[in-house]
Amino acid sequence: ELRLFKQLHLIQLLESPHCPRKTEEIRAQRAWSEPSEKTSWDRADFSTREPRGAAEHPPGHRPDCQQLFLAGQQSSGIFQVQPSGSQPFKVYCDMTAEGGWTVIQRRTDGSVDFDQLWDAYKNGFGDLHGDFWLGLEKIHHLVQEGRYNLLIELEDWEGNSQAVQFEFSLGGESTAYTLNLLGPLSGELENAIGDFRQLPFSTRDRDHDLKADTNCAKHLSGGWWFSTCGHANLNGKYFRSIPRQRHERKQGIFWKTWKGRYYPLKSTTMKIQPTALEAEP
Ligand SMILES: [Ca+2]
Repeated sequence: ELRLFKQLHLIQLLESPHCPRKTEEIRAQRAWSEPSEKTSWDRADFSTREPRGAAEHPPGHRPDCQQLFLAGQQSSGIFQVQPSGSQPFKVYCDMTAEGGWTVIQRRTDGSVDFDQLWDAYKNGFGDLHGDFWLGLEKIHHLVQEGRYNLLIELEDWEGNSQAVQFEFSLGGESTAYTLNLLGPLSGELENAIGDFRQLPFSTRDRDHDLKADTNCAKHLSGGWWFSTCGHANLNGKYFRSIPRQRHERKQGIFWKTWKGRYYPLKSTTMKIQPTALEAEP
């Protein structure tokens, strides 16, 4: 871990603001993503549209997608889950040959506005069939079931993808949904989220970040486990090209240690799975 952190800091020292070649390539296909209207969780409701490539599944009382997988569900889609101490809610399950992942965040096309306030990030917003944020309260309840891994997958505009995975826990609202890193990171991506072992969640209207003189969520965009603003923000604005305006460049979806601070990523997925994949006895 220490080695990773040293690498991270080295990269931060060496990193230029952005790569000029990439900027030119992207400028050639400059096209703006129109900001969509605010999508409320209630309006999306996750039940009013057919999911992509999968039928709606009947309600159940399985706590998460891995338990649904163990119960015989093998195809990805929308399912109802109910962790202990929670009302039932719908999730998108990404079923692989090995197990079921519960998807907690997805960005693919900019169709959903992620520049939302605390209550929206707490309760969730967007469209489970497309781009969405599941909601901190739901994620908190899901990971109360045991030990969980978080898998983050990122894609750039040149067809490359990278991933990072680590064991984590998520505190409740009284901790500002603090993300705790519980284990070492695996995957190709350098760490850009956990150089601090614990990070509370921040939105424009709830500044819990580690930068005293700045509101990172306001300075950038969206809600995230901001430390000192510049490491990562997968809930930033969706850009199809690098914005010309300097203040807008900071607002995109970025993972500093992969593509740099000003490279707007093409897609992101965040999903969780128990660390132990066997059924509970
Ligand atoms: Ca601050």
